[in-house]
Amino acid sequence: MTNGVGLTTNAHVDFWVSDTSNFRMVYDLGQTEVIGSLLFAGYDQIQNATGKYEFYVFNTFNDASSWQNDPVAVYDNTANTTLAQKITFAPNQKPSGRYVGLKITDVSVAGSDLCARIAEVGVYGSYTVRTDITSADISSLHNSNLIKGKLPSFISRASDSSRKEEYMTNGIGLDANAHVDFWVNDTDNFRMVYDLGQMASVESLLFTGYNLIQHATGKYEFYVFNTFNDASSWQSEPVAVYDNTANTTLAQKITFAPNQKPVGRYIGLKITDVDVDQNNQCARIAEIGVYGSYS
Ligand SMILES: [Ca+2]
Ligand SMILES: [Ca+2]
Repeated sequence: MTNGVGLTTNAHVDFWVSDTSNFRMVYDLGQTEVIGSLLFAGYDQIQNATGKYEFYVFNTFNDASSWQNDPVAVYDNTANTTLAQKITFAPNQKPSGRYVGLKITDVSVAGSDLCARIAEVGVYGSYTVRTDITSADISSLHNSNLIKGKLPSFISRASDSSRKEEYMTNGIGLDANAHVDFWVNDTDNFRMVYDLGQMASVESLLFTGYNLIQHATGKYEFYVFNTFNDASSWQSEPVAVYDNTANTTLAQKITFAPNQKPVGRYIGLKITDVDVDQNNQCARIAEIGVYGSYS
């Protein structure tokens, strides 16, 4: 079901189940991802195409309870039957999570058929991440940074160091004494927002932490909002989620696929794991970059 082959002879897998079996499967992505699109390919014979199915995205998976959530996509293939479908989520409305669930609620458009046939299931992200960012890269990106020289319009805690918030957008990162300290815990959900002043299409985002790898930032999320309300905006889906704990690097540049660029006026950053050293409770940020074009 994940070998890249579908809609050819003998490409599908058979599961002898009825509609009421609620045939289900879950893929573990290994870490939280923002999902840009999903693919379902059934049998290559239209008379036995899959009838109806649902995709789910879970942060944690529990067989007994997870399927109570709302699905992220529901597809009814019975009226205008096709062999395969690709579902693409709107910018700023992409589901995020670690587990992707598929539930078949009508196994076949043929009424008397008791077999779910699946040739291929696809889960696609919406961005790529570069992790080999250097101090020179940060410097050369500075002129195109939409938040160049700006201060956050909202921050959940002010800087605790002598270097203040303006150091996060001055084009200097990964050098000695380039970072700003915020003494926060993971559970503080340290947050900040930059106001671009007008709507923009966001092509890339940069996050640069401390220049010492043993105190790199652990996990963070970027958001893009049309309007910003501190109480409610953070309930929306992040546009990017990065887990730096497994293959730790100093800085990351996230670039969205051409048709997956988020659009909005406010850029939010939330730090959910301040330091890869779990005994250390300080978020250290050297540079934040937002690249794209005003709409
Ligand atoms: Ca296949
Ligand atoms: Ca800086």
